[in-house]
Amino acid sequence: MGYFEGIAPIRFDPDGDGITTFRHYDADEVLGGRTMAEHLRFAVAWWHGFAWPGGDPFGGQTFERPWFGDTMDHARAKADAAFDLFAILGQPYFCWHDADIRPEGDDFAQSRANLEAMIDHIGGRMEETGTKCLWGTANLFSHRRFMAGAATNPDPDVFAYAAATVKACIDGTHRLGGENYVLWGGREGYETLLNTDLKREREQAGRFLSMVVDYARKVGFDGTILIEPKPQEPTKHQYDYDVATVYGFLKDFGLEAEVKVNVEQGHAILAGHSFEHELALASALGIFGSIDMNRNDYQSGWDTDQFPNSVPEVALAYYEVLRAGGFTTGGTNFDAKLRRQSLDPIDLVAAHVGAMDVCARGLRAAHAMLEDGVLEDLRAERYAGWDEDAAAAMLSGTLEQAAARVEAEGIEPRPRSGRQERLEAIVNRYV
Ligand code: XUL
Ligand code: CO
Repeated sequence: MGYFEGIAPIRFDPDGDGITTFRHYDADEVLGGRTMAEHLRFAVAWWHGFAWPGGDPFGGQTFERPWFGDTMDHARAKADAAFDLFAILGQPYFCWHDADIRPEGDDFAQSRANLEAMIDHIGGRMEETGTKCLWGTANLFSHRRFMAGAATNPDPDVFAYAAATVKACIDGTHRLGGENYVLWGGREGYETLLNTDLKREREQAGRFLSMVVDYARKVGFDGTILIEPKPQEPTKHQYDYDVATVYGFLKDFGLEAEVKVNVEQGHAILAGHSFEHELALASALGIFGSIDMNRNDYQSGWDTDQFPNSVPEVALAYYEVLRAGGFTTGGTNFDAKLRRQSLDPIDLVAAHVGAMDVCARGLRAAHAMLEDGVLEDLRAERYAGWDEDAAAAMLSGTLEQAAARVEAEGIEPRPRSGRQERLEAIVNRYV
């Protein structure tokens, strides 16, 4: 079919090659009452698969896609190629930015009209195929008007333009039945403190987010609103640095019950964390929403957005997703792009097939670890002392009362092993 001519829909075949077949991802396999498809909720990212030209900081376009161009015809051809890929992969979901799906107009009104026309086209394709929208978002970082930020821009006209853009993208997401709306503030930060009023910019960002939440609810969008943390790049410093920072920000503006996080593997690494750390913290804080699955090259220090290929890493991530109760409106969005030498149509298919297989193996391992309960039993045992009444009472008492127990009860703590190596050996049994 079209660009993917000669590539058949991918089926599950444990003896297949894992390129034109899934070796591990069996959409219908049931794990703990949910199928793999229901657990993983895979989504293709429109920007990497269809809009990205293959450039890097030292060189331009390497890909030659028949839909590259600035007209509505190109945009429709791009959408049709995207739906061909969704059909080949059997992917239930996709994610998009406005700039991925429509050509930029000469002014805002034309850009908005282009977006609405493309939303119509995509909506029609969704009805025909059953593919769904996991989330939509606004690209508030590529165009030069956003070079000094969107909501946090020193120029109020840019704030207004960003508001108009997000409003149009929420409308589009709502029309497509999107299950989430994402805000990634790629330029919401600074390049140098020397020209930045940090306090004012943070307040602008808080006000903007409140306006977004109010508007989404006003128009009846009942999906989840997500912030995607990232510490830096393209900015030197981004205000949505990591999950902990975003939580503090949400608390500050009274939005912690309204907004959750979309946690990305590569962003977690850039923030000096692991993916599973960010997921565990989001869950602990009650703001876990969705994931952007990818991997960074650990040597380059860039957000290289590669497709995942480490089962042990992915297993630990899904372990936290499952411990959090699994996805509700969220899912696994492949925010991942090909390497720029991967020129062939089959490369785009194989990248997703391989990644889906890696996620399937990770999920299966995570499910087994949780079901067997060995790790959770040991974790519970480690904290068992807190189940005792006197210990629990201490948490609602005073510092003096806690202190008094030491001499009254002759308390002398006995250090115990954290058993890390044994725990790691247990994980190794599953991955
Ligand atoms: C950039 C990134 C974005 C967001 C959506 O690092 O992850 O693609 O996922 O804007
Ligand atoms: Co992302």
